Amino acid sequence: MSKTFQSVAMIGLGYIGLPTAAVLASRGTNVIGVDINQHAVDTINQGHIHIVEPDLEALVHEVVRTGKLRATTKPEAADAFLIAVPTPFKGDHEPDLAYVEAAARSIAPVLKKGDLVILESTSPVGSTEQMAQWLAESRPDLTFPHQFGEGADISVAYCPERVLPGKVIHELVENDRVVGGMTPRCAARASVLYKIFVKGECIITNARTAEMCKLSENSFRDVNIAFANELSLICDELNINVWELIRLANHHPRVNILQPGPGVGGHCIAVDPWFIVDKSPKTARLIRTAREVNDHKPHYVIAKVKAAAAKFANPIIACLGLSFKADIDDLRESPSVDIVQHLKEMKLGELLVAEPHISDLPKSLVGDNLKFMDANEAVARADIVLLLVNHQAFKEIGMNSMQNKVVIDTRGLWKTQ
Ligand code: SAJ
Repeated sequence: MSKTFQSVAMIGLGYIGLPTAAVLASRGTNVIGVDINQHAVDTINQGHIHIVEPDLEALVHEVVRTGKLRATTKPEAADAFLIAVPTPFKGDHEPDLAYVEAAARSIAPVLKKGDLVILESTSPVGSTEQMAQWLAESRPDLTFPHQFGEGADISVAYCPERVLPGKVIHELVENDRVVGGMTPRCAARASVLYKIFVKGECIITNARTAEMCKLSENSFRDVNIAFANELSLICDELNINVWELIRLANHHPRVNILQPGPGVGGHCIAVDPWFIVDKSPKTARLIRTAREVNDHKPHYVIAKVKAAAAKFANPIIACLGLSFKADIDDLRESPSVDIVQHLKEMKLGELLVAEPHISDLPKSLVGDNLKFMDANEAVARADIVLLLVNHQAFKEIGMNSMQNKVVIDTRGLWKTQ
C-alpha cells in the first residue's frame, strides 16, 4: 500500500472508473467510488457490476468483500481524487465539459491541503487548467497550481485513460501512462499514485501535452481508418479487392494500413478528433477530413444496398451484426445500427437482423419490416447478405450458403469483394 495515498476517491464508475477503482483497491488502497447513478452504486456495493467487461465482476466482488472498495453517491474526503466522467460533444461537435465541472464542484467541499486531483476523462486542451479554476472558485481558502505553482495546497494533473474495451483489466496494468502535471511536482505525485498498479512506464509531461497526446492517439487511428475507407471506395471504382490490396501493401516493412469498415463507431475514435478540430478549426484540416470520410462511409454502404435491392421485387436482406466492433455487445455510436435503421426507414424490403451478442433489438430498430433472428437462418432466407460486423461467430458461416446471393461484406470477413 502507498504511504502517500491511504485513500483514493474515484469520481465516475463507468467503463474506465470502475475498473480503475477495482484494480487500485486490489493493491490494498482504500477506494471510495463515487457515481451519481444510484443503481450503479447499489450494484457495486453488492459486489456486482452494471457494465460488460471481461474479468471485472470477479475483481469488484473481491474488493467489495474485503472492504477495499465502497461505492457512494456523495464524495468523501480522500488523499487523491481521480475523475473519469463522460466528455461528450454538443451542438456542432463542441466539447461538453459539464460532467467534469459537476465532478470538480462536487469534490471541492471535501478537498484539504495536500490533496491530489487527477482528470482522466478525454478532454480538450486546456481542460485541466479549467478544472483547477472551477476548484479554486469553489474553495477560495485553498491555493491551486495555476495561482501558486509548485507551492499550491492542491496538486492537479491530467492522465488520460488509454485502455481498449474488452481488454481493460489487462491494459490498465500493462499499458504505459502519460502523466501531465500542472507543475512538475503535480506530475511526480500523480506518477507515484499510478505506480501503485501500473506495470508500464509512467511518462511525465505537462497537462496540456498529455491532453493533446490522448486526442492525437485516437485521431491517428481515425486518420488511418479513413485512409483505408477511402481506399475501399477507390478500389470499388477500379475493380480491385481492397482487402487483398491492404494485405499486400502491409508487407512493406514501414506500411501499416488499418481495415476499412461500414464506418467508425464507439465513443472515442469518432468523437475525440473533433476536440482538436474545435480548438484549431482552420489548421486541423486532415483530422476534420478523416472524420468526414469515416462519417460518410455508412451512407456509401446504404447506397450499395439500395443498388443491389433494386434488382429484386421485394428483397430479403440479412444484416449481420449491430455492435460498433467485433465480439462485443456495445451498440453505442454504432454505424451498423445507423445503417440498419436507415434501411428500415427506406423500406427496401424485409430485413433479417442477427446480433449474437444481444438478446433484444434496440427500440429504434423494432418495426414491421424487420425481424431479429439467428445469423444462419437469416442468411439461408436472404437474397442480399450485408455483413456489418466481423464477429467470430459470422466467420463460420460457410460461403456455400451464400451461393446465388448478393454479398456485401463491409469488413472483408469473407474476402469476397
Ligand atoms: N475500426 C475500423 N478499422 C480498423 C480498426 C477499427 O473500422 O482497422 C473501427 C471499429 O470497427 C470501431 C471503431 O473503429 O467502429 C473504433 O474501434 P477501435 O477498436 O479502433 O477503438 P475503441 O474505440 O474501442 O478504443 C479506442 C482505443 N484507441 C486507440 O487504439 C488509439 C483505446 O486504446 C482507447 O482507450 C479508447 O479508444 C478510448 O477510450 O479513447
